[in-house]
Amino acid sequence: VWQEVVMRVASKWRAAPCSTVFMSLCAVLLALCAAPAYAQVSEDFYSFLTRLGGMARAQGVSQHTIDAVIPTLVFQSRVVDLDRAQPGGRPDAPIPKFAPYRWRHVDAQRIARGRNKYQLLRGNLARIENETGVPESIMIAIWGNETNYGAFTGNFDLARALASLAYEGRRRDLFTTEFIATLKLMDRGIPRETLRGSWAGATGLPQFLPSQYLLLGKDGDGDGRVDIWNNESDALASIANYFLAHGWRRGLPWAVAATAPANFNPSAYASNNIGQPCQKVMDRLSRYMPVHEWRALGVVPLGGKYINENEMASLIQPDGPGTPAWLTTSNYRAILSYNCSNFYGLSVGILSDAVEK
Ligand SMILES: [Ca+2]
Repeated sequence: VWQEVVMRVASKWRAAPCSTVFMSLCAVLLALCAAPAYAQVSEDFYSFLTRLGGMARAQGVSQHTIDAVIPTLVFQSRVVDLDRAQPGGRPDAPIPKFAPYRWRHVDAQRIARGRNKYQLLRGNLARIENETGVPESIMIAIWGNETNYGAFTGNFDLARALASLAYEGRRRDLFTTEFIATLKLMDRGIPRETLRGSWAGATGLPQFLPSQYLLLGKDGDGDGRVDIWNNESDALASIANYFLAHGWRRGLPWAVAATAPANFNPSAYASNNIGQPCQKVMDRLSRYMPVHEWRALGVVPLGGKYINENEMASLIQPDGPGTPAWLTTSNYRAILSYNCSNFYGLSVGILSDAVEK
């Protein structure tokens, strides 16, 4: 409030000619007005950083890394603004249509580039698929959806962004963990300049969080290093390893496209998963039923991909009756674990099918 008062007074003074007597006072007031909006909190930010450094030390981060990073950090209001602007804030916000999103995200160019990468990297991809059971085309489609095959991986300094988000506190535990993981990556010799990414800390070709790199990063080309920023095989092997850790089942399609009767009422088959993470996303999937039971209700898999009649599947028809529908398997849920959004999951699946053709 005081800042607003000062700004009002100062703007009036700016309009009026300042006498010599008031010149220095004007300068002080203008300097105050030019200070960033978060200047008020910066002192607390620095004591928070000291605490963060202590937590990192307790988790085994070297003093050398802590000293190299902590004193350089300045609060970044931009990432906090982006975090607060996240969708899902308004519970009554209408859900947009999937079709326009689909045509934007799985366009001819993204499919063509995916096929090209698929051909170029087949040697390593086939070996990784053989080891993990995660299809080559799913690895490619994640990569294509996350960063458009590495075209855009984000340019926020992870240390600064994550420290700022941790300080702001809405998801302090998450961002504190990721900040400390970032320092651990530096301890492993990954330079800070490499550790750039999205405002929320996703980094490299597969957009892993730093803790995910520590847990799931995988060497894909056999040189003993895990470089998810520059090495495509390492990035793809890490994606496959992520899915292996999140229950991917070999030989099972992510979904089969299906038709549903025009008068089909999906809400009669609503899921009853309560209290799981990203509930709103899961609520748009029906309950699990065997494929043959769906068939009996008139929901018919379209040809092209094999699915066992006893396989459990849940229906999603994002744009309602008369529009495309999919019977999704547990592998679809694995894709949602990567990024919990049905639009994302469907786009990855559709892109992977298109790349394979
Ligand atoms: Ca490697």
